[in-house]
Amino acid sequence: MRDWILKGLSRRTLLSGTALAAAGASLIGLARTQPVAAQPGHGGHHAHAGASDHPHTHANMAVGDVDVAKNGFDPSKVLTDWDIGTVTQLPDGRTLRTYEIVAEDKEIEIVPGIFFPAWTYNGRVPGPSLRATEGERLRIVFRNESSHPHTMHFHGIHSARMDGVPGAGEVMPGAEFVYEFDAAPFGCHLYHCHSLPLKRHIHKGMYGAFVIDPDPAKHPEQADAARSRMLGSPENKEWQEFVMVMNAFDTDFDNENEVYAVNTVGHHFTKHPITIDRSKPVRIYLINVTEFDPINSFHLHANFFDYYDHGTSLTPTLKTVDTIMQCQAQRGILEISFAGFEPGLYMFHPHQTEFVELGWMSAFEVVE
Ligand SMILES: [Cu+2]
Repeated sequence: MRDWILKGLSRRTLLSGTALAAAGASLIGLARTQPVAAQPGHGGHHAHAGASDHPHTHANMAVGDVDVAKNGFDPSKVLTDWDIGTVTQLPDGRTLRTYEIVAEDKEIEIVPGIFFPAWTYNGRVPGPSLRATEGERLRIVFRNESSHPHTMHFHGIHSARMDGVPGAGEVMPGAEFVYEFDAAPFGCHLYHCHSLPLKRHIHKGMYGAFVIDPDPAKHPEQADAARSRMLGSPENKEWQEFVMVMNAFDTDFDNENEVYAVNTVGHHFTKHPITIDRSKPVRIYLINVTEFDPINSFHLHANFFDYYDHGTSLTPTLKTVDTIMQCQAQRGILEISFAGFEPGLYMFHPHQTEFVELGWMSAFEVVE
């Protein structure tokens, strides 16, 4: 058994006590066999770190499940849930793609029994995964129904007045702003709130994936690769695509995170491994929005992958690697093949041990 399973609690002791599973079982086996234990009382209280270390807890996973229905989003469904907006035609024949985004305050459950007072786009963390095609006109209608000023700052190419920063597209509570720009460059991007203080607005949950598919007609020399990235194309349907937003939560506001995750809920993808049909290649749109830690990373067990930094190229920027790292707002596309692999559970996780223990352990379940 790997020592991180046995190592017990980190210096951050949020998950000590009743939220932790008993010692001894392996992380994956535990998830499958452990009955749902009593959860600590919550009743709307927010989590507080600094609870006393518990001498009898050795494994490091909260048992039970969060109430995804109450949260209004399920990390497993977030993997494949794209917001493609609504499409109309501009007078010049170009596609206009319109998205509607509402900012709202919402308490979400990030680990069973641990609640976080989030600020959200469309009631979820991460916000909706926006997907468009290179060259389209994008219109994002952003309404602020929360209690603080917010923006949508897109990582993409646009004019200064569409930048979504204080003075250019910041929206007061009750107000609305429409961002408009062309979808460029193709790649794996993100958007986030850029109101001040920035680290608080991001960390509270205001971020999401923003993916621009390459237009095959614009890349004749690599049209096959471009077509495979075009959502809904026959070539794209040969792939299993997933959005993974690496995030974390500082539940006691001391500028350190107590919970780490992919798509918000700690330990979710240990309890609910991602089923992979081994005959179909896997493409992951991976985005790091983790606040308060300089880097996050992704490590895959027992296999290697190709990586496209920022997703802005059609040939890999790294080939045959099993670990990549991302600073905040860095992102990229991973392409993995499990063709011919023995069925089973293949772990993936950051190679920062502490993040693993605090929720970011995950697994693929490869099936025939
Ligand atoms: Cu904000």
